[in-house]
Amino acid sequence: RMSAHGPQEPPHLPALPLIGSLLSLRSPHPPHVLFKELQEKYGQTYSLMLGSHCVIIVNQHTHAKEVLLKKGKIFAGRPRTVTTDVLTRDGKDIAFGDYSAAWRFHRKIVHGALCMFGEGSASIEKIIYAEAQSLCSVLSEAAAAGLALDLSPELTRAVTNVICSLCFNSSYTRGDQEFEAMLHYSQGIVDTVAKDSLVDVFPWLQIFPNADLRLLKQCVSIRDKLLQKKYDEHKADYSDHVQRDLLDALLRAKRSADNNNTAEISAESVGLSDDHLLMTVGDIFGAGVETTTTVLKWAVIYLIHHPQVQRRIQEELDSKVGWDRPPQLSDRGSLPYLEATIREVLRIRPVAPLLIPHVALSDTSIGEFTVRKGTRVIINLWSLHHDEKEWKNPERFDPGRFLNSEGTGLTLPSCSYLPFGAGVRVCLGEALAKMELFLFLSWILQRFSLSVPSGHSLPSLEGKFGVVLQPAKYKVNAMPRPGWERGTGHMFSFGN
Ligand code: HEM
Ligand code: PLO
Repeated sequence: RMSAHGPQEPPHLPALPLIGSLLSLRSPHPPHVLFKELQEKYGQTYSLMLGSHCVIIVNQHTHAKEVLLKKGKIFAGRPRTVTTDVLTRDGKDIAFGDYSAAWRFHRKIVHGALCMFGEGSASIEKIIYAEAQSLCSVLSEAAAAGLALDLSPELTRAVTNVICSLCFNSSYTRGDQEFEAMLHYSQGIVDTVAKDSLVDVFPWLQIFPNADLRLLKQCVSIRDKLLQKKYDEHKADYSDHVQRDLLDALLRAKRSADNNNTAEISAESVGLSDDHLLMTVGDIFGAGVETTTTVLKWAVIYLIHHPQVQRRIQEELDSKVGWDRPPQLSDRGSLPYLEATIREVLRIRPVAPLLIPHVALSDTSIGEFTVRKGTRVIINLWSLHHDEKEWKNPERFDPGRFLNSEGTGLTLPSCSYLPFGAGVRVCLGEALAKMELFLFLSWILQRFSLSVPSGHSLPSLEGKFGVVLQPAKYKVNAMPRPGWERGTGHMFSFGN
């Protein structure tokens, strides 16, 4: 297949009318793994039919970067699907909304609002410290009581409170009813949304669309009530003079567009209707909760599997931070092994193994292959992160691969690494997520050693495929490190 032969169609899976390539896609494996395997037969970039949609699967970094970066604007579209339309009121959000002026505008507002939290008394950093403090005291209580803990709800509450502060200027205490309801509806959404874009026709998920769709609609309606309540509260005490959070930033943009109604930039046309505002804040809240929590859960699993990695992080913490103060954001540069560990977790278990599907907005090409307008493009990040030509022993968890040969600084050993995507659709929360991962993990590991409770087996490394790749439930034992037992003198209160 030489480009000298001119443009050509990518290799394609056999397809039948109506069911498309269904018969070639029967597999016990989740889609990202199957799509990686199909490379053996069809090459790294190939196409298939999902029902009547043409889908191109990209399994290599050069083509992935052509799609996301070099031709990022051409491939900036999103498909409309039944489930994402239910979640986002027909694509009035950022992540699942198609390329448009409204989409661009909302990204800009969110970006600005997140930057606003960079400094000041309510800075993101301080919000995260408060949540890390509270998380660590829950761990200490469990340790003092000799209990093994399901960390998931604790990590989720910590992460939720950070995004809640940023979006709504509010937070939840342990056992809060609204928080419990949120946990429940959000899991329901993760379990059902975006399945159909890839999947409505995929047998391995055994979808019975009606049952799934019913659950999704139920969960979305609970979520929408919560969002609406926050929205009404904000509208009631909104002031042009103070911007407390993201929702205020969105309201301010809406007010100024409403006042400019004479011009052609009406609130509706730039996407500042009530629906648009709700859906944007819903995206950030949902992404803010589910992604970072998932990475923290994977990180803890790998730390339990690799106690030597945990010890090395702790040695680094002991020598660079010590015992008389908690880690701060400014320690990031001096804790390369912890950073390397976070990078490795994001490589080996990417949160979004297939990103979100992209759509070609005009006729174009990928490498030597022609691509017609409307074609869906799935970037298989799983293949990029597990490419044997790019990574030595890709299934081995080895933070050391991200360190230079002296072990003193970070390196990127391969450019086949895009945990947050790239280009115009790059993740909006990358900086925030990295701060949270660094601070939560450093606080926990400064004070505790994590292990499997006796009598339990090691947690599974197998992920459950969905809109995010989630680990199965597990329990951990958080053992206070010497000097960090409850009631001993090493505890400090931060801020003194
Ligand atoms: C999109 C990864 C955390 C907000 C994405 C995409 C990936 C990703 C792979 C899709 C890019 C594409 O389709 O090409 C991650 C990872 C996270 C994380 C690994 C945590 C470690 C967050 C957080 C927020 C967020 C905390 C909220 C502040 C978004 C939004 C989009 C997005 C709004 C859609 C962007 C668009 O379509 O224009 N993220 N994300 N993410 N992420 Fe994140
Ligand atoms: C998570 C469940 C929430 O209840 C709703 C929600 C909103 C935005 C989604 C998020 C879910 C899953 C992760 C997504 C995020 C937008 C960007 C992010 C898809 C469905 C990623 C990783 O791409």
